[in-house]
Amino acid sequence: MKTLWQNCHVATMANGSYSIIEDAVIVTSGIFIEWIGPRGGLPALETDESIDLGGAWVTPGLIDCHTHTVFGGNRSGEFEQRLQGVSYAEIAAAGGGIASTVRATRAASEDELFSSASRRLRSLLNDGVTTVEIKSGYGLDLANERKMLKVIRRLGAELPVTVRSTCLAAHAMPPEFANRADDYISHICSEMLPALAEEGLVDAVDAFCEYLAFSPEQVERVFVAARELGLPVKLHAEQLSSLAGSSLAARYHALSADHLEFMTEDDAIAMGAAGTVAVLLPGAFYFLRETQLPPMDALRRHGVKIAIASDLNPGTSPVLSLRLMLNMACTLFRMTPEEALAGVTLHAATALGLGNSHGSLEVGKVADFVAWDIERPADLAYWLGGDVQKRVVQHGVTVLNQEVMRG
Ligand code: DI6
Ligand code: FE
Repeated sequence: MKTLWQNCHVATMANGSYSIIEDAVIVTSGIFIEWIGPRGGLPALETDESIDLGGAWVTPGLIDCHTHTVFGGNRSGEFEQRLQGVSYAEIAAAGGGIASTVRATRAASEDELFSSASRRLRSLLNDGVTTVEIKSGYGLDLANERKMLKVIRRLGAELPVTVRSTCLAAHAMPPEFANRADDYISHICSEMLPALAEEGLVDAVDAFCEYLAFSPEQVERVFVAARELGLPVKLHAEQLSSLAGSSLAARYHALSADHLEFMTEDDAIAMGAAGTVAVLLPGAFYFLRETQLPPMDALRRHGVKIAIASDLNPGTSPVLSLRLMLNMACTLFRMTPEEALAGVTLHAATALGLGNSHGSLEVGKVADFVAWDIERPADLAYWLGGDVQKRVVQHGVTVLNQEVMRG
């Protein structure tokens, strides 16, 4: 099917800037962009249909490159306890925190996990997301990590969104390996990753490098195992302390290092040289009421591409809107609206290894785009909440049309 989409203005996000085309036309053929440019330059093309976008602003489909969307239960009760004065330590001592989500995830069936994750994922899709990364990491044994990763694959098969799966078995310590972190890392490297990779369930491998999780030495063992399996790596790094995890990620040419509030100038130099994307997670920063900002000037100075993501998870970032993260990236981290929009389009695609096919509206890339009811692209970071998307197009097909729903 060849479609002509007209009467719109486009922020293509080519090269990570708005790269605006006024009074634009997009021609899609199948799932790809065949032509894009000003209406005056449209070549003679035969098309099957023509769609008027009513003067909307068009951007690439939003890409949420860091989520933990699949999990059992939720932790709103802990949220309430903390606001009633109960400390993290008391909650953890009572079996709360990640451990409680691990128990709930292990107890849930694949169907139950699929159903609850689908609801959360549809919230992201309603906000303009067309590509999402989803991590395992609440199973923490082979059977339950496999269960999570199969649900992640099923979400991509059954919902109108491109889903990339990341194995985060090195997220937390399972009870079976209590006080034996090195043995658990050995189990991940020798048993879990080879089996899950062999079953085609893993697109990338991640770990949580933190004083309360895994050390750089333990993370490096996971990276070596991933490299032997031909899998790219990512890393939760410098969220709460500076362990030079992001420099380790750069040494392994990781797709991304994520969180980064405590990263140093040396980390930024290493990431810039390696092309490792900095994924900032303002939802976790906000929800945990953190005060240490990521070093934005160092990231800019050393040419580190910056992405923004929801970090959707039940403990530190119960976020169901990627657009809200645009506002937080500007308001909390002082990014410009243009930087923030690049952070959920082209730079987010690069953080998933999809920079050559996704994240900007250019000939030959996938036809994933959103038509917005806004006055200028900055509106996407300006408004907190609200219903501003008119039409979401994924792989050249309209998957959400608010105009029809609004009447
Ligand atoms: N960093 C985080 O903030 C989350 N995981 C991670 O590596 C916490 C996940 C949870 O609390 O459930
Ligand atoms: Fe995370």
